[in-house]
Amino acid sequence: MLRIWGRLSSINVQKVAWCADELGLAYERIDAGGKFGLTKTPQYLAMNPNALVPVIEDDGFVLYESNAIVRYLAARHSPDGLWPEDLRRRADADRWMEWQSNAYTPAMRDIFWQLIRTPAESRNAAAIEASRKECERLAAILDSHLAQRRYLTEHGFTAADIVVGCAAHRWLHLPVAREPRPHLERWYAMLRSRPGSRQVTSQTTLT
Ligand SMILES: N[C@@H](CCC(=O)N[C@@H](CS)C(=O)NCC(=O)O)C(=O)O
Repeated sequence: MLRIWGRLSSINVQKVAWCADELGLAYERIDAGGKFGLTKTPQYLAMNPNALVPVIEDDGFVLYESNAIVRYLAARHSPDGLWPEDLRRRADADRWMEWQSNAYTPAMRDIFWQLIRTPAESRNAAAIEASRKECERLAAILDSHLAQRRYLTEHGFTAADIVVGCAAHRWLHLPVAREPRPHLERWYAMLRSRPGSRQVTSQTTLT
């Protein structure tokens, strides 16, 4: 059976759990990372020397890096569904996954750490504001892209919607003022109504 190591409060674990649920896979998830520890044990480090979550083990195959895991699961269990066969459609989905990991989520890092993980008296207001502004710039890009499309790519719902959807879920639940983004919000509501997203989208309080 597929095993997933990682706490569900981690956005990178959320992607993998959502993907597995979307695919209807039977799996065991073992809490690890953060307050659950485990990631610095020799057994865990043998699977992921970076001591980070998530990690999966699938019939003896061990893999870390959340987006690589999502691509692997989607290609294995949903060829031409969550992971398009057509090269250009696949590259398009891949591009949005890179955008999530290289732009959108890094932009959210300061605001998330300051507002969710730092005591009020120690927060850095300038870092929060800079992070909020950059997130708004990126949310505007996503919103205008989704103004023309139902999902992120012409292929329909793909792994890219899961991965960027996890980042949008975080953005839309951060305790900050946000510009209205009607197309992003319409798309997120559609993702939220998918049973496969429930483990992630039902967590409306970020921890
Ligand atoms: N690029 C890696 C990043 C993994 C990562 O940074 N994981 C964080 C949680 S989001 C982590 O393990 N933090 C330490 C911990 O939870 O103990 C991925 O996408 O899997």
